Amino acid sequence: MSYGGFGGADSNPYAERRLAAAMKVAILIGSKSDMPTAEAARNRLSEFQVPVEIHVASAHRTPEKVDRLAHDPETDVFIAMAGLSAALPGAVAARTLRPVIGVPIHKGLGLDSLLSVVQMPPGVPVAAVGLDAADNAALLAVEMLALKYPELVDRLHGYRAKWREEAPASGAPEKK
Ligand code: AIR
Repeated sequence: MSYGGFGGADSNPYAERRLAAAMKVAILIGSKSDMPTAEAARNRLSEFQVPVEIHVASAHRTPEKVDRLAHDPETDVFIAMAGLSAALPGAVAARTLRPVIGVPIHKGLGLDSLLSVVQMPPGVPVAAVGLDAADNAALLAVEMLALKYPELVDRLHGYRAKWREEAPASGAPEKK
């Protein structure tokens, strides 16, 4: 089974290599203290051979850096993670038309960052996942990338099949 209408790259290994080199996810975190969640997302993305960069950039502490990173034309999908008053995903979304996945980090009440990420004003969407939900953020990023890079579709099918075998008992499948 595959997405209808796609093709080409799967049958050409050189094209696949070129596309893999071109795709990029940027993970922005509000603080170094958010790094374990960023690394969990990077590990999952690496299983799909998706290149990832992690940057510490805070909407409140280093807004110029957020501004610069949000304008990077080579980033396909942003994952932005922050705790407390988590403005980072919205700050990125305000500066780019690329999709932004927001991960509220559970540092304070939990509800503080969750609502900061989910309750975006109309017109500036952020795809919010659950508290500390690094895995879902990574998988959602791969699903978005698969619309542009069809070689990811087979990897998603493989992941889902493995997950169906293992997940009912133990959550997400172990890294290969
Ligand atoms: N944060 C940093 N700048 C703005 C916000 N909301 C968040 C970080 C981190 C939390 O504040 O994302 O989750 C605490 O940061 P620190 O550096 O004190 O550990």
